[in-house]
Amino acid sequence: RVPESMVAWAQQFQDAMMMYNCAIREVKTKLEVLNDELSVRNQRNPIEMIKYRIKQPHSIIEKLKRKGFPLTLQSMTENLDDIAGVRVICSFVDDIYALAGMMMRQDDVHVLQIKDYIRNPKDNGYRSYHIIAEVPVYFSDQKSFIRVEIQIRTIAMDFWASLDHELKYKKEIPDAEEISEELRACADIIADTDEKMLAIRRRIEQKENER
Ligand code: 0O2
Repeated sequence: RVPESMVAWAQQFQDAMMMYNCAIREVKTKLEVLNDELSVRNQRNPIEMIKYRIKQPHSIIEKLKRKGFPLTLQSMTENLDDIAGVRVICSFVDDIYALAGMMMRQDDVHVLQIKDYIRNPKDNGYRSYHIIAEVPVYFSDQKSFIRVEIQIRTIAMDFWASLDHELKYKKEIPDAEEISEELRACADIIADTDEKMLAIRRRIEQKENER
């Protein structure tokens, strides 16, 4: 027989995951509304794609252990920012800052932290703009503010991060260090290309406006 305490714990965990899923939906809707409005106004979509995920239980446990936090539900909700994750992929860097600003100015979005890894890339070359925020979700008998991590990045930054993520989970590769170096160099090339692509888009827009 499964102990009752364990059944209760499983129920609470399931409830928590349901709430994180609902928060993802709220954030996704906010982003889709902004994308719709901006695409009508500017004749192009600032958002290429929205991805989202709930952190898997084994990743939650691994992160709590790695950071030295207790393995409890309370500790999970208090200490982990990215159980609910929404990833927004844009074509251009200026779209990232425009969208981030619009999200953060919404008065029901409680911003807890900003991590601008575009202006301040990580040592390995990682670039992305992270907003850690709490958004309200209305349930049958209560309103809860649920934490979500919103990662906003360009297509190129996302391409880079996917490959880097693969390397992170394949630590046994013998020449991992050399690959890291090459990835680091690619990150700089990508940042340079993102900058150039934005400059080209702006030139095209300027020419359009002059016509
Ligand atoms: P996953 O598999 O995406 O869920 P940390 O202690 O550095 O792991 P912290 O303190 O929560 O994480 O904050 P940070 O560094 O802003 O990282 C949060 C998330 O950003 C990570 O979640 C990744 O999704 C992404 N990220 C941060 N740094 C890197 C990086 O160097 N490479 C890649 N590919 N992604 C990164 P998780 O839990 O690490 O992973």
